[in-house]
Amino acid sequence: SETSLNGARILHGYLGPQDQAALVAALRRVVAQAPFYRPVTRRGPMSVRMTAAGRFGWVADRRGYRYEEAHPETGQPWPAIPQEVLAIWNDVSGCARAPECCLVNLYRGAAKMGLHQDKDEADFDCPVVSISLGDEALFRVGQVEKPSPSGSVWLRSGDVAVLGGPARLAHHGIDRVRSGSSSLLEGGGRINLTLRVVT
Ligand code: MD3
Ligand code: FE
Repeated sequence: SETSLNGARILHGYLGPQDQAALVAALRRVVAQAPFYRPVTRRGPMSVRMTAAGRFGWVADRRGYRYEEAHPETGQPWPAIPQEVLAIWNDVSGCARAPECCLVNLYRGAAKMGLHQDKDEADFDCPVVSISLGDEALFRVGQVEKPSPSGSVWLRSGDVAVLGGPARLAHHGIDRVRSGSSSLLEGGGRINLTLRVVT
C-alpha cells in the first residue's frame, strides 16, 4: 500500500523479510568499516548515531555540519553503497543520477530527530529515498515554509519513503521509536537509510 503525506510517498511493506535480512547483512559490512559515531551539533550531542556509505557522508561536529569524503573518527573513505541499496534507488527514485550518500541513522533507546529540512545538498532535483529497518517510528512531515502544520505516520521495517518534488524541502523528523516492536536488528532499535544526491 502507499500513503501520501504532504507530498512524501510512503511505500509500505516495500521490502519483504528476506530483502530486509539481506540489507542488514550488507549494513554489517558497512559498519565494520565505518563504525557508528555520535554527531555533535551546537545544541549538543545528537541522540541518533550515524555512519554512511558512498562518496560522501554527512558529518556534524563542534565546527558545524557538512558533507565529507572521510569518516570523522577513522579518517578513512566511506565504504561503497551496497548494491542491494542501489537497486532500491533505481526502482523508486525516478532519478538518472546515482546516489552519492547513503546516510545510516541508528535509533536506540530514546533516540529521536527533531524537525529539520535537508538542504545541505547542492541539488534538490532528485528525491531523498528513505529505507526503514527494525523498530517502528513515528515520522512527522510538515510544510516547506514552516515546520507546521504537519502530519505523521508510523514507518515500519521494510517501508520505503520517496521525498521528491515539493516534499524534498519539507520539514520532517522522527518523534519517537517504539522500542522492541521488531526483532530484525541484533541489539534492537531502528536503522534508517537515506539515499541522496549531494553535488
Ligand atoms: C522528508 N532521517 O537523515 S527519513 C535525515 O528516519 C532524516 O532517520 C529520518 O530525516 C530518519 O535527514 C527521516 C525520511 C526523510 C528523509 C529526508 C526527507 C524524509 C524527508 C527530506 C525531505 C522531506
Ligand atoms: Fe532529514
